[in-house]
Amino acid sequence: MVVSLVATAFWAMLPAYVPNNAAVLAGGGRPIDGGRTWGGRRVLGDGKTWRGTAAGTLAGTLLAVVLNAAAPAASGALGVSLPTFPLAAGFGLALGAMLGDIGASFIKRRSGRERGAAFPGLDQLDFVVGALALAFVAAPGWFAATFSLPVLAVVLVMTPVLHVVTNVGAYLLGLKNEPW
Ligand code: CTP
Ligand code: K
Ligand code: MG
Repeated sequence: MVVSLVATAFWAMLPAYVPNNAAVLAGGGRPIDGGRTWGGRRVLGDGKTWRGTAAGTLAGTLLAVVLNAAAPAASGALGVSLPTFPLAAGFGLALGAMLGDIGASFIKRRSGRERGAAFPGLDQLDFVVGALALAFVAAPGWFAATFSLPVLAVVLVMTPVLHVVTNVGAYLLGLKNEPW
């Protein structure tokens, strides 16, 4: 029961977990806000780029396609019926994760936080909220069939923990400037 919930939650969210990390690896180039400011502060900042956003969205969408191919074997091995992703669902999760992160940067800049500053809570959940919201809009039937209330609850508890672990790891590996 618990194994099934955690495995389903993790699998269903993988296309939303990968984009932020892909953006860190691929980021750079022209910032989305083009350097523009609002109220004396950058609209988004140099940490949100077109290249990072495109690479993250592509990585998450492609991962969903790969997971579809791996689902039967993984489901058999775990004894769990893991979800597959219609293209709209994979794309929605991936782009939604990126948009949630971009929205958080917008809020951070409005609250006077410079690029890279921590905003506990927002940093760990921005992309989850964005991913779930866009997946719901893009593939409502799939969303309802995949995210039962218990699965959603596991997602909301598990994601911040995974986020902290992967970001500290990326920081220790020298891939990220801050451990959040
Ligand atoms: N990145 C990117 N495009 C995105 C998201 C991330 O290019 N849409 C890259 C940037 O190089 C960024 C790095 O990934 O610096 C780390 O992402 P994140 O921690 O989200 O950005 P920060 O630089 O910390 O900026 P912010 O304070 O706005 O979150
Ligand atoms: K962030
Ligand atoms: Mg950061």
